[in-house]
Amino acid sequence: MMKSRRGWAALIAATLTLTLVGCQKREHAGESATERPRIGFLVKMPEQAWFINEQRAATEAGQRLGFDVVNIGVPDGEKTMSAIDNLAAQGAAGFVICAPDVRLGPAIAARARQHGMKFITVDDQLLDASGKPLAEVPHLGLSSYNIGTQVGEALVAEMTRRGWNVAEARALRITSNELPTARERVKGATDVLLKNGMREDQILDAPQRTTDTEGGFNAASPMFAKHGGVKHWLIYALNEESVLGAVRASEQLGIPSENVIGVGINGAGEAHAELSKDRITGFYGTIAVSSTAHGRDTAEHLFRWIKEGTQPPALTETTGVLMTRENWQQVKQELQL
Ligand code: FCA
Repeated sequence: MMKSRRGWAALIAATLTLTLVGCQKREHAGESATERPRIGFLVKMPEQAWFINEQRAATEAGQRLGFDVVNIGVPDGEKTMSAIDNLAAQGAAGFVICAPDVRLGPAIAARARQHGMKFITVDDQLLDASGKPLAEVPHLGLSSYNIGTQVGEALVAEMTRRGWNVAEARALRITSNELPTARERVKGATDVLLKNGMREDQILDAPQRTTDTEGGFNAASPMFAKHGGVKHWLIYALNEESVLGAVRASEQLGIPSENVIGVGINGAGEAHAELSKDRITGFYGTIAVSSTAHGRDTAEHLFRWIKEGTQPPALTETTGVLMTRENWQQVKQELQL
């Protein structure tokens, strides 16, 4: 009895000590948090592997350099505005953003100005009221047209390797024409196809409503159904998620994978999963870009701007490399994905 009472007392004392230590620790963390700059990292599609990785890299840059990153998903304009307000209320000095609609440019700029916040755009460059890029906002994105030409070159090389007759093949061009980077990427690929013997009327447009797998699937399905007589298909779009959606649609309609060549852009998790499958699918490859560098570098640029007043580069354009079943692990490593 005595022993057990002493046991309880010891336990209570230990718990109290732990609680006190815990409180002290928390207080300490709270103190230092106010000294550390805080930034937001806002992305339009927080569930897409590209953006998940970008936010992870931003968070890691903060851990390394001494700032906190608040990661937020902003799927529409309203959520974007309230995210900026919330960040300001949390004492954030600025944010990096890939907005859900590039036409939100003037609204985002006004809201940032109102709160005295600095911001940088990543991936999708915002437009001003007249539809021109918001040039005064520092931007880091991929070199859209060049990467598009790499898509076109990969499609042509693989079509040649498979010995297809160009005159009989068709290309499914999935479009997101309201997004300038999407337009440029797709144009780069189209120009290469036209230079290599495809006629404009062999390229079939499939406008997508959303720039994800579902958007690609929904855009592609009716096109494959409508053109059932076509044997050989090339597929391209602004990103690999859209191409993967179209490849799934081709499978659902029973088109054999050896008759499909899809090439995407991004090189993120969805592509790794697809390229590591035992089964060879119509998804031939993707132009991989370092989402790690996009997240890390934009966060670091913003941090230095806030902390040291160093103006970020006005425009940074990143490059890509073809990732296929053969080299995806190596490319993944090289791009630090
Ligand atoms: C756009 C696309 C993303 C990614 C990014 C770099 O935002 O929607 O999938 O390609 O550009």
